[in-house]
Amino acid sequence: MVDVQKDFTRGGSLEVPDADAVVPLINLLARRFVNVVITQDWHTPGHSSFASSHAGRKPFDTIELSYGTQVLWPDHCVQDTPGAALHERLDVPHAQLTLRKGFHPQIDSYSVFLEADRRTYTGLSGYLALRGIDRVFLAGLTTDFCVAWSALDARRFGFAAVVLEDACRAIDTNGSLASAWAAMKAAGVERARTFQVQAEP
Ligand code: VGL
Ligand code: ZN
Repeated sequence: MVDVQKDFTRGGSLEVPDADAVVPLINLLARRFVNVVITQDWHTPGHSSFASSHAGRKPFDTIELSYGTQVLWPDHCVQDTPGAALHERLDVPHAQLTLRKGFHPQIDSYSVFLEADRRTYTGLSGYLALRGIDRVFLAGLTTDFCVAWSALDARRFGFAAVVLEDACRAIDTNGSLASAWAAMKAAGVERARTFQVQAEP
C-alpha cells in the first residue's frame, strides 16, 4: 500500500485527482492478504524534491540533480506533519511493516525499494526476500510515480509484481502516466483489478 497520505488526497498540498477513492478499495483488498506493507513518503523540511528549495523554480518544473532529472513538487509529506499522516479512513490494522522513504534531504525516493540515486536501499527487498515473499501486489498513490517506480524495482529485484489499477490514482504530468504503463508493461509488471484478487489461504 503505497503512500496513501493526506497530502496526496483531497485538500492536500499535492492533491491527486480522485485519490480518496482508493481508500475503500484498499481497505477491502488488504483483508485478502496476510502480509501487508504500508509505505509513507517522508521528506525532510526543505527536501531537494520541493520546488521551494530551488530559487526561481515552480512545482512540476524539472531540474538536474546529481543523480539525474528530478520533477519538482509542492512541499508535501514533511516528516511528522499532518499532511504526511496516512489517510484517516484507512483501516488496515494487520499491516506488519510501515516503511518510510524519501528522508534523505538530497535524494528523492519514488521507489519503495531503491532511492532515486539508484544506490541507496530502503531495505524492503531484503525484508520481503527474508520472509519468503516472491510476489507483490501494489495499490495506492501515485500510479505514475511511486507505484510505477516500485513495481519496476520489484521486477528488478526478482519479484513478480501486480499493479491493481483501480486501487491507484495518477498525477499525470507531462505524459508520465502513459510512459509509466509502457515501462511497467516492458518490465513484465502485471495489471489487474481489485475484484480479481483472491484471498490468501
Ligand atoms: C509521489 C510525487 C512526489 C508519490 C511522492 O507518492 O507518487 N509523487 N512524491
Ligand atoms: Zn515525495
